[in-house]
Amino acid sequence: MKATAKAHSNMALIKYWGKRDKALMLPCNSSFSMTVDALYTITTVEFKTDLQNDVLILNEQEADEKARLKVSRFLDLVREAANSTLHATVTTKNFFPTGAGLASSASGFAALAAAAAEALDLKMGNRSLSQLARRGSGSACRSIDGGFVEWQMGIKADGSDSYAVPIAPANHWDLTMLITTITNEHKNISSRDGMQRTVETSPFYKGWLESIDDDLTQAKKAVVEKDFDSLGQVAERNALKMHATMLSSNPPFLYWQEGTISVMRHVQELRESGIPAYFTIDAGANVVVLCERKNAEQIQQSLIKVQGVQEVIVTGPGPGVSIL
Ligand code: 2P0
Repeated sequence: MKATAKAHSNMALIKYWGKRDKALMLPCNSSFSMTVDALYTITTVEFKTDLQNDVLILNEQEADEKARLKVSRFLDLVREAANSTLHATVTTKNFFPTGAGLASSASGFAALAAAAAEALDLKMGNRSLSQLARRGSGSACRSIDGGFVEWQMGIKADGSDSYAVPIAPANHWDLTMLITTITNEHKNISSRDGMQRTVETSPFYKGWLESIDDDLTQAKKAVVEKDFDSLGQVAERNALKMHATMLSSNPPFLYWQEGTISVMRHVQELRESGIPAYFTIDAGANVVVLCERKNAEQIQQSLIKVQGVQEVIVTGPGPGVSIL
């Protein structure tokens, strides 16, 4: 009744933005990501007969009630599948650079899903685990597999066809991401609320959805063929398009800060000087710069000097979830 799992975070190349079913966590569009080696979560779940409630220890401290309840609702799904009424102690730790303000819900719920399922002896393959992790946080379903992963949105109302599938393993290509954190990141709207507002109010959202198939096709082909420029171009375009849907929401919102724009301009200048690099931005101020391995160190050195940059974390593709 006890198990420990390790799961890595992922960075989207083609973004997930919007749900068609909030309860089942079903997306309006398919997405595509790289599981990253540098950021991961280790989670231990132990079901016990003497607990009245679930307990959550996050980074060596008892978590607040909101976080505990989120985990507890998630464990309800696992208990239901295993026909169990036992409560659990969940001990989880994020191995992320300190203070970088990076989101951990993807690696967190992927590790929690795998550890909880293992602890209750549910024999789940990656596809079922991906569906389970999705219920905790959408992007978590892409962290069950390593390397390059597509979350297929599915069309069924019950969500049974909405899960992630591996497109290429981690050792297929040493594509490098420079996770560039920006000082004073202050997020005043969560991804969950932001995407919902976009779905409900942005006149550009229809255009976003209509263009996803083309972006996804180009991105997957570029990864399979290791075509760096093609991947970089579509990833950058897709991220800017997602941010355009936020700018056109009512009321509008913007996650960028001055440092975000400085890094975007810097990447443009790198390209103009003949160094291939592209960027993508999630629902926050941080920028992820895509480059080829051979140029990573040089670009890292130049990025760290850009005004507003706090830290530059270099990472390649990482593995899928594992039981320790
Ligand atoms: C992504 N993001 O594809 C996109 C791009 C942010 C921008 O997935 O509500 O934490 O838990 O499903 O997964 C962040 O949203 O949201 C996210 P929920 P999640 O990576």
